[in-house]
Amino acid sequence: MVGNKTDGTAPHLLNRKSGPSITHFRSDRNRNRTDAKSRASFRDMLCFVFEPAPSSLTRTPVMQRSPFFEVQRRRGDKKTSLAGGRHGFTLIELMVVLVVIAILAGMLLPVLGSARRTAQVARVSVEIKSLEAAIAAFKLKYGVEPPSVFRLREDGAYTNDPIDRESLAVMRQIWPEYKATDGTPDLDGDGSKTSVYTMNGAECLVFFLGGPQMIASGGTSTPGSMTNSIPLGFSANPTNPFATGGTRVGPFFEFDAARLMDLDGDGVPEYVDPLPGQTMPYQYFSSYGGRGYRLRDLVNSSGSPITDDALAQFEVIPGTLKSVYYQTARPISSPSASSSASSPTHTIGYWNPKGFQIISPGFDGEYGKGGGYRDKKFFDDGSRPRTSQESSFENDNITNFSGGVLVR
Ligand SMILES: [Ca+2]
Ligand SMILES: [Ca+2]
Ligand SMILES: [Ca+2]
Repeated sequence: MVGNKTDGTAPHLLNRKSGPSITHFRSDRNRNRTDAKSRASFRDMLCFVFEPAPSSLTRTPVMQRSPFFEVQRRRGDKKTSLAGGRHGFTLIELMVVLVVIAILAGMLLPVLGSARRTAQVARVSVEIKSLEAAIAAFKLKYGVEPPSVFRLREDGAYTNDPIDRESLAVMRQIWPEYKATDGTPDLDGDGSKTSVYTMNGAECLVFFLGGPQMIASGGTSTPGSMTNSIPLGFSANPTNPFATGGTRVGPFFEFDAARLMDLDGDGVPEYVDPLPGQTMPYQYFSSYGGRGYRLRDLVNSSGSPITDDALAQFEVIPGTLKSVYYQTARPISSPSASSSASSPTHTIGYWNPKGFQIISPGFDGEYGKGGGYRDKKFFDDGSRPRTSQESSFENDNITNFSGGVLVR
Protein backbone atom coordinates (compact mmCIF):
# COMPACT_ATOMS: atom_id res chain seq x y z
CA MET A 1 0.00 0.00 0.00
CA VAL A 2 2.81 2.37 0.85
CA GLY A 3 4.68 1.62 -2.37
CA ASN A 4 1.55 1.98 -4.49
CA LYS A 5 0.69 5.27 -2.96
CA THR A 6 4.22 6.54 -3.37
CA ASP A 7 4.43 5.55 -7.04
CA GLY A 8 0.92 6.52 -7.97
CA THR A 9 0.23 9.76 -6.19
CA ALA A 10 3.41 11.82 -6.26
CA PRO A 11 5.69 11.06 -9.17
CA HIS A 12 6.50 14.72 -9.65
CA LEU A 13 7.82 14.79 -6.13
CA LEU A 14 10.25 11.97 -6.88
CA ASN A 15 11.29 13.45 -10.22
CA ARG A 16 11.96 16.81 -8.74
CA LYS A 17 13.94 15.38 -5.89
CA SER A 18 15.90 12.92 -8.04
CA GLY A 19 17.65 15.67 -10.02
CA PRO A 20 18.83 15.69 -13.66
CA SER A 21 21.59 13.04 -13.47
CA ILE A 22 20.70 9.35 -14.02
CA THR A 23 24.14 8.38 -12.67
CA HIS A 24 23.52 10.32 -9.63
CA PHE A 25 20.14 8.64 -9.31
CA ARG A 26 21.68 5.20 -9.61
CA SER A 27 24.58 5.82 -7.25
CA ASP A 28 22.23 7.00 -4.61
CA ARG A 29 19.67 4.36 -5.34
CA ASN A 30 19.66 2.76 -1.93
CA ARG A 31 19.57 6.03 -0.12
CA ASN A 32 16.74 7.25 -2.38
CA ARG A 33 14.80 4.12 -1.65
CA THR A 34 15.13 4.87 2.03
CA ASP A 35 14.17 8.50 1.46
CA ALA A 36 11.19 7.45 -0.66
CA LYS A 37 10.09 5.15 2.13
CA SER A 38 10.40 7.88 4.74
CA ARG A 39 8.62 10.36 2.48
CA ALA A 40 5.87 7.85 1.92
CA SER A 41 5.60 7.34 5.67
CA PHE A 42 5.37 11.09 6.19
CA ARG A 43 2.65 11.34 3.55
CA ASP A 44 0.85 8.51 5.28
CA MET A 45 1.02 10.47 8.47
CA LEU A 46 -0.40 13.50 6.69
CA CYS A 47 -3.11 11.37 5.21
CA PHE A 48 -3.86 10.02 8.64
CA VAL A 49 -4.11 13.51 10.01
CA PHE A 50 -6.23 14.91 7.20
CA GLU A 51 -8.32 11.88 6.29
CA PRO A 52 -11.87 12.10 7.59
CA ALA A 53 -12.33 10.11 10.73
CA PRO A 54 -14.33 6.93 10.58
CA SER A 55 -18.03 7.66 10.72
CA SER A 56 -18.33 6.12 14.14
CA LEU A 57 -15.82 8.64 15.52
CA THR A 58 -17.19 11.68 13.72
CA ARG A 59 -17.97 14.33 16.29
CA THR A 60 -20.08 16.58 14.13
CA PRO A 61 -23.11 14.49 13.25
CA VAL A 62 -25.56 17.41 13.33
CA MET A 63 -23.51 19.61 11.07
CA GLN A 64 -22.67 16.84 8.67
CA ARG A 65 -26.33 15.91 8.37
CA SER A 66 -27.35 19.54 7.92
CA PRO A 67 -28.52 20.26 4.36
CA PHE A 68 -26.61 23.53 4.53
CA PHE A 69 -23.34 21.83 5.25
CA GLU A 70 -24.10 19.15 2.69
CA VAL A 71 -24.50 21.79 0.03
CA GLN A 72 -21.41 23.60 1.20
CA ARG A 73 -19.46 20.36 1.16
CA ARG A 74 -20.59 19.47 -2.34
CA ARG A 75 -19.72 22.94 -3.58
CA GLY A 76 -16.34 22.70 -1.89
CA ASP A 77 -15.53 19.16 -3.00
CA LYS A 78 -12.70 20.30 -5.23
CA LYS A 79 -11.19 22.59 -2.64
CA THR A 80 -11.66 20.05 0.10
CA SER A 81 -9.81 17.36 -1.75
CA LEU A 82 -6.94 19.71 -2.51
CA ALA A 83 -6.77 20.70 1.12
CA GLY A 84 -6.37 17.10 2.12
CA GLY A 85 -9.99 16.34 3.06
CA ARG A 86 -10.46 18.94 5.82
CA HIS A 87 -14.09 19.17 6.94
CA GLY A 88 -16.26 21.76 8.81
CA PHE A 89 -16.21 23.01 12.38
CA THR A 90 -16.40 20.62 15.25
CA LEU A 91 -19.10 21.09 17.83
CA ILE A 92 -16.49 22.33 20.32
CA GLU A 93 -15.24 24.95 17.86
CA LEU A 94 -18.78 26.07 17.20
CA MET A 95 -19.50 26.36 20.91
CA VAL A 96 -16.35 28.39 21.46
CA VAL A 97 -17.40 30.77 18.69
CA LEU A 98 -20.88 31.07 20.18
CA VAL A 99 -19.46 31.78 23.63
CA VAL A 100 -17.18 34.48 22.21
CA ILE A 101 -20.12 36.03 20.35
CA ALA A 102 -22.19 35.93 23.53
CA ILE A 103 -19.43 37.65 25.50
CA LEU A 104 -19.03 40.34 22.84
CA ALA A 105 -22.78 40.85 22.69
CA GLY A 106 -22.92 41.10 26.46
CA MET A 107 -20.27 43.80 26.36
CA LEU A 108 -21.91 45.62 23.46
CA LEU A 109 -25.60 45.58 24.42
CA PRO A 110 -25.34 47.92 27.46
CA VAL A 111 -23.36 50.35 25.32
CA LEU A 112 -25.97 50.20 22.57
CA GLY A 113 -28.77 50.54 25.13
CA SER A 114 -27.11 53.56 26.67
CA ALA A 115 -26.56 55.13 23.25
CA ARG A 116 -30.20 54.52 22.34
CA ARG A 117 -31.37 56.09 25.61
CA THR A 118 -29.12 59.10 25.05
CA ALA A 119 -30.52 59.51 21.54
CA GLN A 120 -34.09 59.29 22.83
CA VAL A 121 -33.42 61.94 25.48
CA ALA A 122 -31.78 64.12 22.84
CA ARG A 123 -34.89 63.83 20.69
CA VAL A 124 -37.07 65.05 23.57
CA SER A 125 -34.65 67.90 24.28
CA VAL A 126 -34.77 68.94 20.63
CA GLU A 127 -38.56 68.85 20.69
CA ILE A 128 -38.64 70.98 23.83
CA LYS A 129 -36.41 73.47 21.99
CA SER A 130 -38.90 73.42 19.11
CA LEU A 131 -41.75 74.08 21.55
CA GLU A 132 -39.76 77.00 22.97
CA ALA A 133 -39.28 78.34 19.44
CA ALA A 134 -43.00 77.92 18.77
CA ILE A 135 -43.86 79.83 21.95
CA ALA A 136 -41.43 82.57 20.87
CA ALA A 137 -43.16 82.73 17.47
CA PHE A 138 -46.53 82.96 19.20
CA LYS A 139 -45.24 85.80 21.37
CA LEU A 140 -43.82 87.55 18.33
CA LYS A 141 -47.25 87.47 16.71
CA TYR A 142 -49.49 88.18 19.69
CA GLY A 143 -47.22 89.99 22.13
CA VAL A 144 -47.65 87.49 24.97
CA GLU A 145 -46.76 83.92 25.66
CA PRO A 146 -49.58 81.38 25.96
CA PRO A 147 -51.07 81.30 29.45
CA SER A 148 -50.93 78.10 31.43
CA VAL A 149 -54.54 78.18 32.51
CA PHE A 150 -57.37 79.25 30.25
CA ARG A 151 -61.11 78.90 30.06
CA LEU A 152 -63.10 79.08 26.88
CA ARG A 153 -66.90 79.31 26.97
CA GLU A 154 -68.71 78.61 23.72
CA ASP A 155 -71.65 80.70 24.95
CA GLY A 156 -69.42 83.59 26.05
CA ALA A 157 -71.13 83.68 29.47
CA TYR A 158 -68.02 84.49 31.49
CA THR A 159 -68.50 85.01 35.20
CA ASN A 160 -66.64 86.67 38.01
CA ASP A 161 -64.68 83.48 38.57
CA PRO A 162 -60.89 84.16 38.77
CA ILE A 163 -60.17 81.89 35.83
CA ASP A 164 -62.98 83.47 33.78
CA ARG A 165 -61.68 86.96 34.48
CA GLU A 166 -58.10 85.96 33.74
CA SER A 167 -59.11 84.28 30.51
CA LEU A 168 -60.95 87.40 29.34
CA ALA A 169 -57.83 89.44 30.12
CA VAL A 170 -55.69 87.02 28.09
CA MET A 171 -58.06 87.22 25.12
CA ARG A 172 -58.07 91.03 25.29
CA GLN A 173 -54.29 90.93 25.02
CA ILE A 174 -54.13 88.41 22.21
CA TRP A 175 -57.22 89.36 20.19
CA PRO A 176 -58.14 92.92 21.24
CA GLU A 177 -60.81 93.16 18.51
CA TYR A 178 -62.55 89.95 19.56
CA LYS A 179 -65.64 90.30 21.73
CA ALA A 180 -65.34 87.19 23.89
CA THR A 181 -68.79 87.56 25.40
CA ASP A 182 -70.24 86.84 21.97
CA GLY A 183 -68.93 83.33 22.38
CA THR A 184 -67.25 81.06 19.93
CA PRO A 185 -68.38 78.75 17.14
CA ASP A 186 -69.43 75.24 18.15
CA LEU A 187 -65.84 74.20 18.67
CA ASP A 188 -66.40 70.54 19.45
CA GLY A 189 -69.13 70.11 16.85
CA ASP A 190 -71.60 68.63 19.32
CA GLY A 191 -74.48 70.69 17.95
CA SER A 192 -74.69 73.18 20.82
CA LYS A 193 -72.77 76.17 22.02
CA THR A 194 -72.71 75.26 25.67
CA SER A 195 -69.38 73.55 26.09
CA VAL A 196 -66.89 75.00 28.57
CA TYR A 197 -63.21 74.19 28.39
CA THR A 198 -60.96 74.77 31.36
CA MET A 199 -57.47 74.10 30.14
CA ASN A 200 -54.46 73.33 32.27
CA GLY A 201 -50.89 74.10 31.21
CA ALA A 202 -50.44 70.92 29.19
CA GLU A 203 -53.65 71.68 27.28
CA CYS A 204 -52.85 75.38 26.83
CA LEU A 205 -49.58 74.35 25.17
CA VAL A 206 -51.51 72.37 22.57
CA PHE A 207 -54.43 74.78 22.13
CA PHE A 208 -52.46 78.01 21.73
CA LEU A 209 -49.81 76.53 19.47
CA GLY A 210 -52.23 74.40 17.44
CA GLY A 211 -55.43 76.41 17.22
CA PRO A 212 -59.16 75.81 17.86
CA GLN A 213 -59.28 72.71 15.64
CA MET A 214 -57.37 70.95 18.39
CA ILE A 215 -60.64 70.75 20.34
CA ALA A 216 -62.55 67.57 19.69
CA SER A 217 -65.85 66.21 20.93
CA GLY A 218 -65.15 63.75 23.69
CA GLY A 219 -61.69 62.63 24.56
CA THR A 220 -59.72 59.59 25.40
CA SER A 221 -56.51 58.99 27.25
CA THR A 222 -55.06 56.86 24.49
CA PRO A 223 -52.29 58.62 22.60
CA GLY A 224 -52.99 58.86 18.91
CA SER A 225 -56.77 58.68 19.21
CA MET A 226 -57.41 62.42 18.89
CA THR A 227 -57.82 61.96 15.19
CA ASN A 228 -59.96 65.04 14.62
CA SER A 229 -57.51 67.39 16.33
CA ILE A 230 -55.82 69.21 13.49
CA PRO A 231 -53.30 71.97 14.09
CA LEU A 232 -54.40 74.71 11.67
CA GLY A 233 -53.73 77.79 13.78
CA PHE A 234 -56.19 80.62 14.43
CA SER A 235 -58.27 82.60 12.01
CA ALA A 236 -56.53 85.74 10.82
CA ASN A 237 -59.87 87.52 11.25
CA PRO A 238 -59.16 89.53 14.44
CA THR A 239 -62.83 89.69 15.36
CA ASN A 240 -63.36 85.95 15.12
CA PRO A 241 -60.09 84.12 15.87
CA PHE A 242 -61.82 80.78 16.60
CA ALA A 243 -63.50 80.56 13.21
CA THR A 244 -62.50 77.76 10.92
CA GLY A 245 -61.28 78.27 7.38
CA GLY A 246 -60.02 81.47 5.82
CA THR A 247 -56.54 82.86 6.25
CA ARG A 248 -54.80 81.33 9.25
CA VAL A 249 -52.22 82.47 11.77
CA GLY A 250 -50.04 79.54 12.67
CA PRO A 251 -50.06 76.77 13.61
CA PHE A 252 -46.97 77.55 15.59
CA PHE A 253 -46.07 73.91 16.11
CA GLU A 254 -46.70 70.84 13.97
CA PHE A 255 -48.04 68.27 16.41
CA ASP A 256 -47.62 64.60 15.70
CA ALA A 257 -51.20 63.31 15.76
CA ALA A 258 -49.99 59.95 17.06
CA ARG A 259 -48.86 61.64 20.28
CA LEU A 260 -51.98 63.64 21.09
CA MET A 261 -53.96 62.26 24.01
CA ASP A 262 -56.71 63.50 26.30
CA LEU A 263 -56.01 62.29 29.79
CA ASP A 264 -59.00 64.03 31.42
CA GLY A 265 -61.42 63.44 28.55
CA ASP A 266 -62.42 67.11 28.18
CA GLY A 267 -61.85 67.20 24.43
CA VAL A 268 -58.70 69.32 24.63
CA PRO A 269 -55.69 67.12 24.01
CA GLU A 270 -52.35 67.08 25.72
CA TYR A 271 -49.12 66.17 23.99
CA VAL A 272 -46.77 63.38 25.00
CA ASP A 273 -43.07 63.36 24.27
CA PRO A 274 -41.54 60.86 21.81
CA LEU A 275 -40.14 58.48 24.44
CA PRO A 276 -41.29 54.89 23.81
CA GLY A 277 -44.66 54.15 25.43
CA GLN A 278 -44.98 57.60 26.97
CA THR A 279 -48.42 58.17 28.49
CA MET A 280 -47.97 61.44 30.41
CA PRO A 281 -47.86 64.79 28.64
CA TYR A 282 -45.48 67.70 28.55
CA GLN A 283 -46.36 70.09 31.37
CA TYR A 284 -46.23 73.79 30.66
CA PHE A 285 -46.23 76.63 33.15
CA SER A 286 -46.06 80.30 32.25
CA SER A 287 -44.57 83.06 34.39
CA TYR A 288 -46.76 85.53 32.46
CA GLY A 289 -43.86 87.51 31.16
CA GLY A 290 -42.03 87.52 34.47
CA ARG A 291 -44.99 88.55 36.58
CA GLY A 292 -44.69 85.21 38.30
CA TYR A 293 -45.95 81.66 38.33
CA ARG A 294 -49.41 81.96 39.80
CA LEU A 295 -51.79 80.12 42.02
CA ARG A 296 -54.54 80.64 39.48
CA ASP A 297 -52.74 78.16 37.28
CA LEU A 298 -53.18 75.49 39.87
CA VAL A 299 -56.17 73.61 38.55
CA ASN A 300 -57.25 70.49 40.31
CA SER A 301 -58.47 67.34 38.63
CA SER A 302 -62.06 68.63 38.39
CA GLY A 303 -60.98 71.83 36.64
CA SER A 304 -61.45 74.06 39.70
CA PRO A 305 -58.79 76.54 40.71
CA ILE A 306 -56.84 75.93 43.88
CA THR A 307 -57.13 79.19 45.79
CA ASP A 308 -55.62 78.20 49.09
CA ASP A 309 -51.89 78.74 49.44
CA ALA A 310 -51.72 75.74 51.74
CA LEU A 311 -52.61 73.76 48.63
CA ALA A 312 -50.22 75.71 46.44
CA GLN A 313 -49.43 72.79 44.27
CA PHE A 314 -49.58 72.30 40.56
CA GLU A 315 -51.69 69.18 40.85
CA VAL A 316 -52.92 69.34 37.30
CA ILE A 317 -53.28 65.60 37.19
CA PRO A 318 -53.80 63.78 40.49
CA GLY A 319 -50.70 62.20 41.87
CA THR A 320 -48.39 64.01 39.49
CA LEU A 321 -46.36 67.21 39.45
CA LYS A 322 -47.43 69.46 42.29
CA SER A 323 -45.19 72.45 41.74
CA VAL A 324 -43.04 74.16 39.20
CA TYR A 325 -39.34 74.01 40.02
CA TYR A 326 -37.60 76.65 42.06
CA GLN A 327 -33.95 77.14 42.82
CA THR A 328 -34.02 77.74 46.53
CA ALA A 329 -35.11 75.31 49.12
CA ARG A 330 -37.96 77.33 50.55
CA PRO A 331 -39.06 80.26 48.41
CA ILE A 332 -42.35 80.45 50.26
CA SER A 333 -41.41 81.75 53.68
CA SER A 334 -44.79 81.33 55.30
CA PRO A 335 -47.58 79.88 53.23
CA SER A 336 -50.79 81.35 54.52
CA ALA A 337 -54.21 82.49 53.45
CA SER A 338 -52.96 86.07 53.28
CA SER A 339 -51.07 85.15 50.13
CA SER A 340 -54.20 84.54 48.13
CA ALA A 341 -54.80 83.53 44.58
CA SER A 342 -55.46 87.12 43.58
CA SER A 343 -52.14 88.36 44.96
CA PRO A 344 -49.48 85.98 43.74
CA THR A 345 -46.27 86.19 45.69
CA HIS A 346 -44.33 83.24 44.33
CA THR A 347 -41.95 85.19 42.15
CA ILE A 348 -38.65 84.55 43.86
CA GLY A 349 -36.38 81.64 43.18
CA TYR A 350 -38.16 79.92 40.34
CA TRP A 351 -36.33 78.46 37.38
CA ASN A 352 -36.97 80.60 34.30
CA PRO A 353 -38.55 83.32 36.45
CA LYS A 354 -39.32 85.45 33.37
CA GLY A 355 -40.17 82.65 30.98
CA PHE A 356 -41.90 79.34 31.30
CA GLN A 357 -41.22 75.76 32.32
CA ILE A 358 -41.78 72.76 30.06
CA ILE A 359 -41.43 69.43 31.82
CA SER A 360 -41.38 65.94 30.38
CA PRO A 361 -41.84 63.12 32.92
CA GLY A 362 -39.04 61.12 31.32
CA PHE A 363 -38.85 57.36 30.84
CA ASP A 364 -40.75 56.48 34.03
CA GLY A 365 -43.82 58.56 33.14
CA GLU A 366 -43.68 60.09 36.65
CA TYR A 367 -43.15 63.79 37.30
CA GLY A 368 -42.34 63.60 40.98
CA LYS A 369 -43.52 66.47 43.13
CA GLY A 370 -41.51 69.35 41.68
CA GLY A 371 -40.42 72.16 43.95
CA GLY A 372 -36.89 72.85 45.12
CA TYR A 373 -34.23 71.81 42.68
CA ARG A 374 -30.78 73.25 42.23
CA ASP A 375 -27.48 72.03 40.85
CA LYS A 376 -28.53 68.43 40.36
CA LYS A 377 -29.95 68.28 43.84
CA PHE A 378 -33.48 68.29 45.16
CA PHE A 379 -34.60 70.25 48.17
CA ASP A 380 -37.44 69.73 50.54
CA ASP A 381 -40.26 72.04 49.51
CA GLY A 382 -41.10 72.82 53.11
CA SER A 383 -44.21 70.71 53.39
CA ARG A 384 -42.60 67.33 53.95
CA PRO A 385 -39.29 65.62 53.35
CA ARG A 386 -38.62 64.45 49.85
CA THR A 387 -38.32 60.70 49.68
CA SER A 388 -35.73 58.90 47.62
CA GLN A 389 -38.54 57.55 45.47
CA GLU A 390 -39.80 61.05 44.74
CA SER A 391 -36.30 62.08 43.77
CA SER A 392 -35.93 59.04 41.54
CA PHE A 393 -39.17 60.01 39.79
CA GLU A 394 -37.66 63.38 38.99
CA ASN A 395 -34.12 62.36 38.14
CA ASP A 396 -35.02 61.47 34.56
CA ASN A 397 -37.36 64.39 33.95
CA ILE A 398 -36.43 66.45 30.89
CA THR A 399 -37.01 70.17 31.11
CA ASN A 400 -36.27 73.43 29.32
CA PHE A 401 -34.09 74.73 32.14
CA SER A 402 -31.72 71.89 33.05
CA GLY A 403 -30.05 71.36 29.68
CA GLY A 404 -31.80 68.06 29.15
CA VAL A 405 -32.28 65.43 31.83
CA LEU A 406 -32.87 67.01 35.22
CA VAL A 407 -30.21 64.93 36.98
CA ARG A 408 -27.63 62.83 35.20
CA1 LIG B 1 -70.15 72.68 21.52
CA1 LIG C 1 -57.60 67.17 28.11
CA1 LIG D 1 -39.65 61.02 35.80
